Amino acid sequence: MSEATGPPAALTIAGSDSGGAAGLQADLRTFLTCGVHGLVAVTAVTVQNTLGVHDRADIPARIVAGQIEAVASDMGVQAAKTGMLASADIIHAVAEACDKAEIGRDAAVPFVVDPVAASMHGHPLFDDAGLAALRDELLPRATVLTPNLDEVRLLTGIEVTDRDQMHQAAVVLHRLGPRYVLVKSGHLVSDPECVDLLFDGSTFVELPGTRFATPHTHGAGDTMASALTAGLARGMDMVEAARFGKWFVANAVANAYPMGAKVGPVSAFWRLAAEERG
Ligand code: PXL
Repeated sequence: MSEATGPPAALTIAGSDSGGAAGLQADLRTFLTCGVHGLVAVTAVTVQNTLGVHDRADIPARIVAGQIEAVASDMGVQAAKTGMLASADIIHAVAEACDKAEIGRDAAVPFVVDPVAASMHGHPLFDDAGLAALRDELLPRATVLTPNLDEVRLLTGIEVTDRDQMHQAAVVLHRLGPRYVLVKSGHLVSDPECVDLLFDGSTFVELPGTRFATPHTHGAGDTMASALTAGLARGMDMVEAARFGKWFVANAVANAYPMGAKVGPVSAFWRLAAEERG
């Protein structure tokens, strides 16, 4: 009997959002709809709904590293991404475990570092020591760094208010070590369009997109980074994977839905809904 070949696998190293909008829930849903088996190293459990993050418990660093090692050594990982990393201790452990698993910019498995620093309501998802560890230990290991404009400000001090400054910020971030930088433009609300920027140290590639009027954008950043990760796991090159991520998240935002009292989730399963309508 011949065995069927399974889908490629992608690993998310991320926190749980009980509201299912962001975090590892967004990543797994995106992986599924992009045809990729999702592997998980959970870093923290947040108590969360559309009103905000009310409490959280971090997972011990040893258990985070153990999850990465367990799946990488047995199941195989074609691409990995980070989300909420919670603390400097967890970041040290992730850096070491990724080195062992050959995940990183100079290793076999591409590493997408989404430098998640705060929830969309401004609740910090790590402290100053976490920010320093992210900058010093993970940025140099990243195949691609995918900051939003708040994360650009935290990492570089640059307050981006127009597209020119996005270019400047990409250059400064690239010097911190990632092979590629993808600056997300969602927070540049003064711009009528939503043009993300990919930079490899010499060439800029613009990823144009529509700015949708919806208030329901929870999980957009995670969904972009995880669709890009799924593209890499499926063998796309970086420019193709970035375009795929942008296309996927644009549709997810266009199909976002209200839920709870405040900001609802983007829809990772818009492709399934399109099939149902036939
Ligand atoms: O969207 C960033 C993010 C990532 N991970 C977790 C989160 C959030 C934002 O709320 O809660 C667990």
